[in-house]
Amino acid sequence: SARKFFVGGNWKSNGTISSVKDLVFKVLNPAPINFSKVDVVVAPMAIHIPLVQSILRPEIQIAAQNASITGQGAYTGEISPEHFKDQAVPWIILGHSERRNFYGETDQIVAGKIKRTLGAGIQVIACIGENLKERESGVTTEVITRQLSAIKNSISDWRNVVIAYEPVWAIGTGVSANPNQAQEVHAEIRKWLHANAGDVAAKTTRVIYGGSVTDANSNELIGQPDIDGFLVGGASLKPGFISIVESCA
Ligand code: G2H
Repeated sequence: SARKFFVGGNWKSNGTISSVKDLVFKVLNPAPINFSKVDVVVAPMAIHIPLVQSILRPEIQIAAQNASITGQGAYTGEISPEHFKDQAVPWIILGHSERRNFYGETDQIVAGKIKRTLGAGIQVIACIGENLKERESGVTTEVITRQLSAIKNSISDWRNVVIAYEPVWAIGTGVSANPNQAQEVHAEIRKWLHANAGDVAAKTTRVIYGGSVTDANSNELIGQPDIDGFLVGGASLKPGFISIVESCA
């Protein structure tokens, strides 16, 4: 396809200074990666970002896992997109299901965060996905459409956005979507892009899959025409992350 593959490693709330150094020095920095074929982005905890920036090879980019909907000011405990811009962080993951489910992030909050982040000049990995109940009651397309429609007006240039389709029932459960199930939704997302963002955005926007991706299932998933890469959680903390990257390039 015309789209460059994209693999994100979402480290979530994991790691210590020591384990982060190990991952960078032993796994990420020495890996043979064809960066002309695949963008690789890792998302450490915010507190580890300056450390990772100082030791990680420059071809691998860095993402934050979340940012505030507010700017600089009296917002105790929050880190704004503007702060990440000041720290030269080029990507932020927004709308992850763990943020939606554990911290009350609604479609509207996610839309506000995306708007603020793009406005600050940072690219966005926008996460969407249905839960088990929604899949079982056959409303996956409606849920995806609702989530996409909510963020649509926050995005003026789709070149700065990667969409991560992460079915909630596949996250951290060890049960990934099978390639056909994933492809079906990715094709729906591309159809939505075509209707709502135009032909160019539909052809060029990367739509990546997340949810229990490992080096044992990445090859068959990446064989699907509308899967442009992965957002990897648990498996991004291990050497097998490199095999997942290699399955793309
Ligand atoms: C989905 C994914 C990464 P995991 O949350 O965003 O995590 O690969 O552990 O299911």
